[in-house]
Amino acid sequence: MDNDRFEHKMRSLEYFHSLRLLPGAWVVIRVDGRGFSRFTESRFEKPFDLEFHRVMVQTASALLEELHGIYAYTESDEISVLFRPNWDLFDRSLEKIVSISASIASATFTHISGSVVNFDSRVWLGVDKSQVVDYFRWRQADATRCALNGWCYWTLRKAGESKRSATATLEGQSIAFKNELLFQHGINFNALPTWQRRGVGLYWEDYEKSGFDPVREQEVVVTRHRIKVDEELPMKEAYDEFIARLIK
Ligand SMILES: Nc1nc2c(ncn2[C@@H]2O[C@H](COP(=O)(O)OP(=O)(O)OP(=O)(O)O)[C@@H](O)[C@H]2O)c(=O)[nH]1
Ligand SMILES: [Mg+2]
Repeated sequence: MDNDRFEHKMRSLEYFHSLRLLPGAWVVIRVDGRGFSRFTESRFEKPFDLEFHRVMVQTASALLEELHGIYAYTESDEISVLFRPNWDLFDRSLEKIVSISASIASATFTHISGSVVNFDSRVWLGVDKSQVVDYFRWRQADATRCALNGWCYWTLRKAGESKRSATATLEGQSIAFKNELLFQHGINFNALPTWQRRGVGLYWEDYEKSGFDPVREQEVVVTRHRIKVDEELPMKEAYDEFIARLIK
């Protein structure tokens, strides 16, 4: 077999490399910490840890910036990043997108925290804006549900209950029951920090910066772009409207 044919034969077995994201679709990349239940167990405050939260926000910021996203959302150990339908980084190659996004998240978190971690990555596709709104409402509802469960579980554990007993107490219980349980322990769920209950959003904002133009020898005001970290996201319908405004 000559070299060209051999080269072609071998390359053709890189079977998935030609896969491209559907043209014209909205794209969300979601990365998720691998084995973070175990990783966080001895290192971070439960159910929420400010330092862990800070590192996740910085990781989300790195993804938003490096991949040219328009919105990033983080809750627990996951980060979703949204891209417009005409986004064409890496020629929309699926393998490139999932591997590089996982790599950026893993490297950034590892670098900032000093602990070696891995993230997995997946792609979600939306055919229109209403699906994008649904996607982010879905992840925010997950954040709220996990926050309530996490607070209940760790409140019981800290009060001396075993893993099995705390799990059994909460099994199949309603939201009202869980709110009441926290209340009995002196915790008002709705008064907990918003970022814990609703997650955090990151998006681009313009700001004005003044500087000195040495050529014209005068003060000038220029418009710059920066990432805003929003720790006070609205919820439910107001969050739908917030996302709809962001992608209009
Ligand atoms: N202590 C602590 N743990 C957190 C915090 N935020 C997220 N976690 C942990 O991160 C875990 C994320 O859940 P999953 O992604 O479902 O679990 P995982 O162990 O990462 O499993 P895989 O993603 O399937 O690898 C939660 O179970 C929490 O234990 C935090 O602020 N403090
Ligand atoms: Mg995880």
